[in-house]
Amino acid sequence: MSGSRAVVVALTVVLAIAVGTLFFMRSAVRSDEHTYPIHGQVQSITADRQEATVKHGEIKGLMPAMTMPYRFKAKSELDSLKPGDVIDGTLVIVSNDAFLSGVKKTGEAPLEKPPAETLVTGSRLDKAIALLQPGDTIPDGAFVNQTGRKQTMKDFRGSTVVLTFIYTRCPLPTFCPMMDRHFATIQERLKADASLKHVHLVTVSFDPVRDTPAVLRTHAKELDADLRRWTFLTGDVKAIDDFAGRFGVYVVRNPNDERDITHNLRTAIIGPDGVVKKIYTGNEWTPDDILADLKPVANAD
Ligand SMILES: [Cu+2]
Repeated sequence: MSGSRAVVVALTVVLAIAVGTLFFMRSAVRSDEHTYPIHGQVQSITADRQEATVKHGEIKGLMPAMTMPYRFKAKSELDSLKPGDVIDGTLVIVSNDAFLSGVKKTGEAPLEKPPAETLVTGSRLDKAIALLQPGDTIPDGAFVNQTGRKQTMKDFRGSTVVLTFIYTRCPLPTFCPMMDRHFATIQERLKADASLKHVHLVTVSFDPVRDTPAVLRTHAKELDADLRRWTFLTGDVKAIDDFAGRFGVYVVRNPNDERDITHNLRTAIIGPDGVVKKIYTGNEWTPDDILADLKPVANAD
């Protein structure tokens, strides 16, 4: 009797420790702010957005070497910099935001212009690919959806489509994860508005090697995506690059590190006839912007 009671007590203690550890781990994971030292070189500055594009080395535990635009917390820190400056600073990541703080200039170096940089400026891209403009009919593309079924954009004819491009492993909360959050918000708003019942959301991954249909299914679940109204597409790398390129999406994959994908952001509204209504660049738009622009398009259904 006392033996089994001892076992019960021992089990309770083990359970209490396990639960306690679990809570501790959860609170550690939830702790809002993560900081990472960042060392890099300023490539360009966008003063009105308080941003600089920084080419930086690997950020341990977060991302490989990349060239990306970063917002500065302090305008004064950005104001003292110019392209070519070598900097040290801290990348601060909170749940829904990312920015640089404590940035100090440590030197200067001539700017390199590798091919990827030419693409970033868009000059080469514009010449090589016919960028879609409002009024143009989108290409059909060739994709596989989250269930593994083949799809083209033609399958969405009859619905107004809001389209964006992401990859699920994107490490920066203000990039692909922001597109996902905005789409989740738009999905909820669409459900609440009967006049927008024919609007369909489409998210295309430009990392098809990792973003398999199964990965996209998991991702959709995490976003609470209603797959009747929100489709996730992947497929062949070249087919996706050709399609995405028409919207002005550039993707540079580092052959030496498959996690390293340098990319920009594009989101588009496409009419039920497959004609581009509007293309948004970057992460400056809000769900409200899209919903306001959808109203006249979707009501014309
Ligand atoms: Cu991203």
